[in-house]
Order: sequence, then structure tokens, then C-alpha cells
Amino acid sequence: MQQGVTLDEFLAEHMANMPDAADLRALLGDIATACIDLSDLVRRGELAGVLGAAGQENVQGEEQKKLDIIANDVFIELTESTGRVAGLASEEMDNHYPIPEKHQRGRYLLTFDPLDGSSNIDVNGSTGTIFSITEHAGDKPPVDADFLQSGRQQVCAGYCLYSSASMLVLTLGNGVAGFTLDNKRNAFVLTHPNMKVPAATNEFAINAAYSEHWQAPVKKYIEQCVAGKEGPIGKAFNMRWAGSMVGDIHRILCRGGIFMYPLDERMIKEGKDGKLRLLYEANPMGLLIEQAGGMAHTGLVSILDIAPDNLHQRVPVLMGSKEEVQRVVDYHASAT
Ligand code: AHM
Ligand code: MG
Repeated sequence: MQQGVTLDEFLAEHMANMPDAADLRALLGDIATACIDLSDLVRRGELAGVLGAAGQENVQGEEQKKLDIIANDVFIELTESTGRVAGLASEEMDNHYPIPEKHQRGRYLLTFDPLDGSSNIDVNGSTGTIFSITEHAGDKPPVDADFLQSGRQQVCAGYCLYSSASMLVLTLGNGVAGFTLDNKRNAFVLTHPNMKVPAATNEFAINAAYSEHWQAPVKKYIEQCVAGKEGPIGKAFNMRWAGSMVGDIHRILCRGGIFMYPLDERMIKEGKDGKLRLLYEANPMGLLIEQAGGMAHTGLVSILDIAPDNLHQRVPVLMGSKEEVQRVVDYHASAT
């Protein structure tokens, strides 16, 4: 069997012309190591003693699972002393994590969702890690405000999917490549060199249990999808909902589709701007989707154009195949 190109070999080739790429390449190696460690823990599940609740909540009032906290710690441990990151921010920490003074600070800011789809952990469903890398300007230690960069400022974004196979998928701003974890080699191997989201699709992903709370444009769109061939869109649609954004976006990068976690009336009553978080969910996934030829939008603006004002800011998310995302955006425009 052919051995295949490893992530490190791929990065060496693709970063050859990038100035000062050594630290970024090494940081991606650290992230890959963290994902391999987490993949191992996820696969061993109950045997590793990592299932269940941690007995505390994060800053967003969500119950933390043991694995949310373990995953966060693995990332800190593998990056804080390398001299490659200036600071870290994640879903599981109220404020950013400053690099301890005893360690050298690097030039990159790493923002991540350590274990996405945590409600899937205990049922052996698909989960993932999402990451976004931006540059830190200046020599001073970063403050929270330094992390508030728009999605277009990301130098790299990616995720690792923990499922029947573990896969690392990333973009350096020039297309999207997917790597499958080869446990025998303990390395990610290039298996999906040029991932593309087809413009047309007949598959949608949304949590339909919230339909009573949806706003008019989303209600109209889903009604038209389920109306099938005889409906106004004229296509028979299929539906999938993984319960983990990583699982849903991965499927869309493999075969197209539209993923929606829209703003709904219940969120508005609760004073929330959406469910998913901009900096470590919507932005990295948005860059991957755009780099693969798809579209990432809130319904009103392109996700990557948003100027963030908060580390844990939430946004409505519509992303995937262009034709369908554009259709829902058009419905938002005609509703205003
Ligand atoms: P998490 O980061 O706390 O796991 O929350 C994000 C997840 C997404 O992965 C997924 O798309 C969504 O929440 C599922 O939400 P719901 O349970 O409302 O269907
Ligand atoms: Mg998440």
C-alpha cells in the first residue's frame, strides 16, 4: 500500500514560499499532536474515563463535559511553552489564556473550540476540534481585544473530526486539504487534496425541533425544501443533522449541503445573537467553506466580514453550497 504524503510533508511543500513560515508550520504540528492525543482519548471513551459531566459550567452557562476541559488542557499544554503562540482563547475559558512569563511568547493567536459537539461525547457520536490562527501585532502580551479580528484576517483555519476515522482538514487561505489519521504511523496523511463544495445541493442540515421559533425567511425556505419536487425549488431534499458542527461541515465539504443554525425568536427573547460562536466556530468554518467554493453568511452579512466585539460573540450561521445559501440570503433580503 502507498504510504501517502504526511501533514508535515504537505506543509513543507505548500509553505516553501511563505515568509517566516517555520513557526506556523511547527504550530500546526503542535495542533496535530493535540488532535492525535484527543482522538485517542475519544476512541477509548469510557475506558479512558473521559465520559460524563465535569460538574461545572463555562462562561456561556453551558454544562462542561469532562472532555471539554481535558481537550482545553491538552491544547494549552502542547502550545504554551513552544514560543510559537502569543496567547490562546477558547470556548472553555472566560478570558484569553496568557502565556506564562517563564515561557517565550510567539507571534500567533490560537482561538479554538476544544471539543465541539460535546453532547455527542457520551453517545459515541461524532465530535471535533475547531481552530483559528491569527497574528498578534506588536511585542506586548496580548489582551482579549487582540483576538477580536475578522474572519478574513485568519492565516489558517481548520478542524479535526473525531469519527469512524479522525480527519484534520485545513486551509492556509489557498484551498482546503483533508488528512486522515493513520494510527499505524501516528500521523495525518493527505487523503482529500482539494476539497470542494458543489454549488448545487439537495441536502439541508438544521435542528428542526426549533421550527416553532424560526423567523420567516428560514421557515419559508425549509417549507419549500420539504415540499420537494412539486414545490417552488423543484427538488427532492434530504435532511441530516449530526449534532456536531464539525460532523455537518465535514459532510458538506465532502458532498455539498447547507448547514443552518439561524437566529430564532427564542434567542431574541433571551438576548442572544445566535447559538454558534463567531471566533472559534463560525469564522474558521466560514473560511474553510469559502476556500472550498461555498458561501458563509448570517442572512444579513458575510460571516468573514464581521468585526467581532466579544471573545464569545454568537452569530447566526448559514453555510455551504452557494446556490442554497444565496437562496436563504435572498429570502432574508426580501423580508426586510
Ligand atoms: P458546543 O460547542 O457546546 O458543542 O455547541 C455547538 C454545537 C454544534 O456543534 C452543533 O451544530 C450544535 O451545537 C448543536 O446544537 P443543538 O443541540 O441545539 O442541535
Ligand atoms: Mg462548539
